[in-house]
Amino acid sequence: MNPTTTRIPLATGLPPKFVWGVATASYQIEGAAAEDGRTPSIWDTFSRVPGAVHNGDTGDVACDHYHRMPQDVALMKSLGVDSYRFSVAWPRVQPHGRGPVNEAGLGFYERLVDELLGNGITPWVTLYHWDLPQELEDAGGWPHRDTAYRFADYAMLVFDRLQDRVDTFTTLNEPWCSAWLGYHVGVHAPGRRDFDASLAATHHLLLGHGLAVQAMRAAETRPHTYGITLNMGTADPHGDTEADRDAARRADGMGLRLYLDPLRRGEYPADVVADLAARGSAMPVHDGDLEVISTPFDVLGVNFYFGQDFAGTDADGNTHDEQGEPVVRAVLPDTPRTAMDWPITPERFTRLLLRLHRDYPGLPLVVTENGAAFDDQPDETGYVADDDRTAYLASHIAAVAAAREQGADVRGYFAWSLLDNFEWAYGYAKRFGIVHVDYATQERTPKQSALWYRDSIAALRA
Ligand code: IFM
Repeated sequence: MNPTTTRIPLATGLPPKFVWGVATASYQIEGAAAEDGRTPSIWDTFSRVPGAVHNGDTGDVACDHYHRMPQDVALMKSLGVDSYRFSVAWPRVQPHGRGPVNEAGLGFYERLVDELLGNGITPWVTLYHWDLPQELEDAGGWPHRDTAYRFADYAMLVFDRLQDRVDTFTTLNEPWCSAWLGYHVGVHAPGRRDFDASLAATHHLLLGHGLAVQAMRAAETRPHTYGITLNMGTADPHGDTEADRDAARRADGMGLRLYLDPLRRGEYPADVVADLAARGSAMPVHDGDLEVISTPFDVLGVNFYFGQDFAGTDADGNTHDEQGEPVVRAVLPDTPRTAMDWPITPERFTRLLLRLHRDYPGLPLVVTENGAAFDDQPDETGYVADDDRTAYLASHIAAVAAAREQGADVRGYFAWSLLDNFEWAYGYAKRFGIVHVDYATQERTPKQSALWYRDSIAALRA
């Protein structure tokens, strides 16, 4: 078999200067959970709660990237990517969530950056991809206002050391997941179920973002690119009814506008504020917070996986749930699904990018995550002929090209993910990598999708 053979045409329609990358996150790949002074994060704790993570999996070893970093950078180089998006583990760099830097922990990221630069790969730093030091959760976590200030201090420890070699610093990855899944739904760390705590977490995550951008910009010795990454989908009414239109509005309000409006317009959306007030809730805003949150930044990271429809009635036709709250029921569009049961909706990706361009103008966009899990079937050599993932990437890259043609200022695309890795509550059961990882041996084998990505990048540059 020729592993470079693919049945999917190479990606086209994007200019030679477009940035191509791969992305990962610290807890999902690093392992070495107790080495060199790293303390537990909320995910170390949560993954030990019985039933919280599939199969009782943890990030203790993950892809052992902490010990295999040079080989993993060599792998990226072999794929020809321009940039690598990785996150810094706060409990490695500042083990107690406050206080001095842990040199051994920060040293890992210095070596990583040097290795990348030495291989012609541009580092793209995410400061927070969900691994809050457990000590800060014990002190109240993101619902506690002080955590925003702790985050800005931590960001400065990283920035001070890396700003000479790193151009792009993004603050948070997907604060909706941290706040909503972590503090309201409880399926992510720290596993709390408290609606008002999740609102407070949202506000303090955004505040921490603004404080960090202000602090970094004030301390920069040369210009940098600052940003934040949000996970965004599209929310369409399931049917042509008032109830379904209102459900879609609510979903869009809580999922997208609750973040982008304060970041770009300096205010929480009025309809969402009214919805929250109707249930006796409010964002815990102090004077001056929205000025901090709306501090200008340079790039919006867009993580897109799928779009959904929303219905304002439950399966029995009720418009309100047992707590008396309006029903907002996700209905998956009738399309093929990934192994996550997520619908495959590339045309909605184009629509999202155009909507961001229209509603939040003047902000360059970079796709900081896009990809898919499928039930890979490696052959005896570990090679995976993943037509399904290749087709997913091809259709979504085409969706980006279509958005650009219609005016959206999209400047780059990072495939999620370089490696199969710890997929949060799904443990190691879901594989998003374009490179297969045999967790028993830690052997890495590029899948067909990786080779297709490599060949597409090369062709687009030619
Ligand atoms: O694996 C995650 C990542 O950590 C954040 N964005 C979505 C990915 C797939 O679920």
